[in-house]
Amino acid sequence: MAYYFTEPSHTFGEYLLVPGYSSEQCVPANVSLQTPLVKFRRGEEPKIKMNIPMTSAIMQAVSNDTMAIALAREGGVSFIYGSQTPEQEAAMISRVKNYKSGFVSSDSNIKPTTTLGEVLALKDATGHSTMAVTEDGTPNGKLVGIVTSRDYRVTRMSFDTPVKDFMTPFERLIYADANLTLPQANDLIWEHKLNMLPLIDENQRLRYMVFRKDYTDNKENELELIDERKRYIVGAGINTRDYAERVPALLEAGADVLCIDSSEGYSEWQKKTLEYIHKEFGEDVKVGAGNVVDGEGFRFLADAGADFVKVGIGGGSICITRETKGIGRGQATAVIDVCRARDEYFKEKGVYIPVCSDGGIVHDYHMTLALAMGADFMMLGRYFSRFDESPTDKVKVNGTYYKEYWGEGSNRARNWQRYDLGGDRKLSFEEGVDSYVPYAGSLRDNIHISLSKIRSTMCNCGALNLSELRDKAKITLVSSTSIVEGGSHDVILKDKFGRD
Ligand code: RVP
Repeated sequence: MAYYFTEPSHTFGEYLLVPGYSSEQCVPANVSLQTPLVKFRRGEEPKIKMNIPMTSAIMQAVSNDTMAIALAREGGVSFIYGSQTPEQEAAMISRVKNYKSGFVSSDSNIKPTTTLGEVLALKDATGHSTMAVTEDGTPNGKLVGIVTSRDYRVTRMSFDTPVKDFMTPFERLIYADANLTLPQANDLIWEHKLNMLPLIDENQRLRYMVFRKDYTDNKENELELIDERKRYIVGAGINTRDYAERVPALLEAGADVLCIDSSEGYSEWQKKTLEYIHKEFGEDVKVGAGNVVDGEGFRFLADAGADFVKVGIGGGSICITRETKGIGRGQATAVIDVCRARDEYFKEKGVYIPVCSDGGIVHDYHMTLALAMGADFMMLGRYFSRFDESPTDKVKVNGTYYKEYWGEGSNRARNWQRYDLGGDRKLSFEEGVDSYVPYAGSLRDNIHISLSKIRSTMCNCGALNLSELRDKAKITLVSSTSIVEGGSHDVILKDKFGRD
């Protein structure tokens, strides 16, 4: 006879937190959101911790290198999407690992024979008026001068004039060694009142440029997530098919952590993938697995060697798995069940395997609930897709801006590896939709608001860190009528009043 769960499964919107005692010390500025990303033994430290409990979804519409840099800057981790060739994915990982905050590579490559007309065309195309001149016109060629808009007068000079006749030559430039740190470069910029400082190597080859206008942006972010070589931490999605080829390419490019991206993770395929990677590349290579929605699925992946376990089936905003296949579970219930299994596993084996709540976060307070229910961190798709940094187009419809957002199981993404279970390796139906989400601006601005709400709610629960939140949280289910009570009600909102 089939197994019946005794309770219906619930989602975050059906719960609230009941405040607990807050002491004087319990203020948002004192709250730490640090959390483990990968498993560790009792008494040891995890190899990777995050400074905020957020990862961005393994999706074409969400996690590319630009998103990864922006999120690592704030203390979280992006998992670059795997539904592209191993080479393309590895190239994105490389770009994140080679990115030096504040150190810009030249994108206006001109040489001494380039004409003024060409310089002006380039300025129009890139929007940059300061250009480095290299001997061969390549971004890392021998630096021979600099051109800025102060070096030429369009009304008085022929468009055929070569750059070498009006550039500021190398001999008159202030430049510095490429090994300088960013604060040292900024000091030189201020000392010499420069707009841009070129950094060169021992052969006078241009490596980077540091701009004065980026100064405020370059100030160090105390939560940024970096490795021992000060490079941003980044994750990468993999599948249960081409790992023998994909994983070495990603590791070579510098990926810090991998995650098997699958809609249903309680499978022999995942076990084989985890075993292969740990055997071939060692236990030091960290691999998350999932998705599962109950304790049984968690234990299976834990025993197979998962370094974290991802929870969630069918709750994603673009996901129609529950409608098409009838599988899944309310996200809150799934998180509670899996976290209970994680705690039992820890008690029994002394190994802590972090749990990621993936999908279904609509309001910021849902994040606090997921954390209070035991999730170590969240994975979010829709949330990040709305920002400038997501890879998709911004479109204007009836005067309002939107960004595109599509599921990995949609025809558009064609990420069938995420959904197939072997056999013919092709699916005949979609499990995701193609959609728009309201454009919301920069990641930084939005994430700061969300995190301050989480910190503030944690203080209401008397918690200064995530483990205290779990211990102290008092969580209540709410009736549908009391959900109505929670919004504004029985008043007419002024913006709907329609007064002349
Ligand atoms: P959300 O944050 O609610 O947008 O959900 C994002 C999650 O949805 C992803 O991390 C993934 O687990 C899931 N997903 C991605 N594509 C699809 C689909 O096409 N069904 N689902």
